[in-house]
Amino acid sequence: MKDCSDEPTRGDAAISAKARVSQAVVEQYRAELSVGEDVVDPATWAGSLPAARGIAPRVRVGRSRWCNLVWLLPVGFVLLIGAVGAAKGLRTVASVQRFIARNPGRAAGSSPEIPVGLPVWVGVQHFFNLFLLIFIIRSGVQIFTDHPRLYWTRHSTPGKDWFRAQKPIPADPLWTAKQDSISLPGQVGLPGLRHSIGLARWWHLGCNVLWLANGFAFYVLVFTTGHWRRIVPTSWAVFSNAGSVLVQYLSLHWPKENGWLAYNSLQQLAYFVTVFIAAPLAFLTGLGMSPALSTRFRRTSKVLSIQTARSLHFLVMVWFLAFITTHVALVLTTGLRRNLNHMYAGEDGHDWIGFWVFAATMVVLICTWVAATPFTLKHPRTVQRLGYALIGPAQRLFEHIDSNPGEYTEADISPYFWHNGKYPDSPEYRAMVDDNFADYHLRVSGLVEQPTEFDLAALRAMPYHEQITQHFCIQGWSGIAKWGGVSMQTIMDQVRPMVEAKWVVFYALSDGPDAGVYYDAHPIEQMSFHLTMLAYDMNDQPLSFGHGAPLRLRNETQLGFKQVKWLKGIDFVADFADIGGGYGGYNQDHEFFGYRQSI
Ligand SMILES: Nc1nc2c(c(=O)[nH]1)N[C@H]1C(S)=C(S)[C@@H](COP(=O)(O)O)O[C@H]1N2
Ligand SMILES: [Mo]
Repeated sequence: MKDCSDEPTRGDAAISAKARVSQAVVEQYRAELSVGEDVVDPATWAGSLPAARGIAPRVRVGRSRWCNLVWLLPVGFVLLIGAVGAAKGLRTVASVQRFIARNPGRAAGSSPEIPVGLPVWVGVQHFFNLFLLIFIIRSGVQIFTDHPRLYWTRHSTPGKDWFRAQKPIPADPLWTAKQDSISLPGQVGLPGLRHSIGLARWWHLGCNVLWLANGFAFYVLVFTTGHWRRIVPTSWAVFSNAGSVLVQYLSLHWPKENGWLAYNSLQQLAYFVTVFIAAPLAFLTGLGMSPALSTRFRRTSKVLSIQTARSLHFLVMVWFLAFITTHVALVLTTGLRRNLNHMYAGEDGHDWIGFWVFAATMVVLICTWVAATPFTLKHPRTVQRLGYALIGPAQRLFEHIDSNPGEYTEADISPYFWHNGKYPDSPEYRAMVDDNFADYHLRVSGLVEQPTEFDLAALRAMPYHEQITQHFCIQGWSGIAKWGGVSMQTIMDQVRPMVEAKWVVFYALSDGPDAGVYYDAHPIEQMSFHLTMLAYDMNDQPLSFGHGAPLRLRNETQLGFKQVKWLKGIDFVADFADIGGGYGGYNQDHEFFGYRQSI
């Protein structure tokens, strides 16, 4: 290591004589990490977090009345019966009969150019779409249950949620978002265990990439072959015809179908909305939850906040579920064999070919559905690696985005900021609290020219950096706070990282939920971002115990779990492969998270 003691640097005056820290300290930090396992044992998962059931989903009406959605089943059934009765009545009315005669079900304008029949690629893409949607929806529901509440504002204030599948939070002021998570049955969720979001996200994001690729190919093919005319309305008459079809369906006197030639207007609208509105909306609202993008495009994010994006993303899923249910019901009841021949055999006959191809694909679907959770629990590292192979390129790309514009104002500060993580409980930490952190030191070492030990007084003597920014927990909640402390750039000016340093590892005074110290590695590029800092103040108060006293990291391009609280040391390294389990952080080693978390 180069000796540079005769080069004075900014802040030197404030640093006491024992400021130099030996590499042995960092070696000691590394020795306190644990490796993590390569299989999931449900009994010890996430620090032996016991399974916890949520409650039936509820929607808030007014200030604090919660309506149990299970009532939708009987109420919906009664409404449906009523609608059938009303439609039957309507069809006896002469003007309605004329309306239906004039609008039999297909908007005439578009019919002549519609290509006849369904080509094989439609069938293949249709299957692939369904196959991926199964895993996207299961893992999506899993992600939702990690923070089973939805909001319309970014503040994520308990009680202000509009939808929840969990009880109100208890009075405990240190109640954490992890405690708030709920379990799912293993064949519904993916993988079902409580707080298995790390694995669920690989499924969700990895399948999303394939689903978007499939969808993109579909767009290209429908527009180059003219098949778009089947699913894109080209005449306003589509609405009157769709209304007519709805009355015909509800009166149980169904229109004559011939999907081989063209869809009726209601089908056309449903397909159009699904392909050209719901699917792009799923993509855009998904991106709306990215910390890197939201912070970079703060103006957009002010309108489409992470919580609006998350709520809409959820509603898009509800649309997909409703669409799939209705679609399957109609395929079954409107000439099953012929419908299956259209989609699965590419022909208009009445034989059994389509049925058998369909049956074979169903066997594949059911087998993969059943195997997905056991496979994930047995081979979580494979899921972690495959998922990263698929979504990693996008995550790497977004990591270069400097979060610079992402600041908010005092008026935006959240009234409630969730706590999360495992609190420190060691005697050493309690002793530090007892003497008001007088004996606290942040030790910075590794590949730096000037390894340095900072006490709080030294940190406070450095130039003050303040920012009002938004926190994005991987579980889904968010909140805005004002952070005060030292810019990471100031620390780096002091310790002077060497060119070999590529990653910066932050170590906590606390353990993760299993054994081993909590830590996380960040790319060095982001350490010079304007919004990367070490905070000792939060909302103009000294950082509280729960939020990471006395010092925590803020790197606003990344998700919440990377914001290490209760910081004790920083280690500049070339590579994190031999640190802890080698995956780049506590959650990566133990809960199969990814080390790049710009999405
Ligand atoms: N040392 C440590 N830091 C941690 C955690 C933890 O468990 N231990 N949890 C992380 C997670 S998951 C989140 S979302 C944020 C939460 O910060 P907050 O409690 O201030 O909201 O801290 C992060 N930093
Ligand atoms: Mo988190």
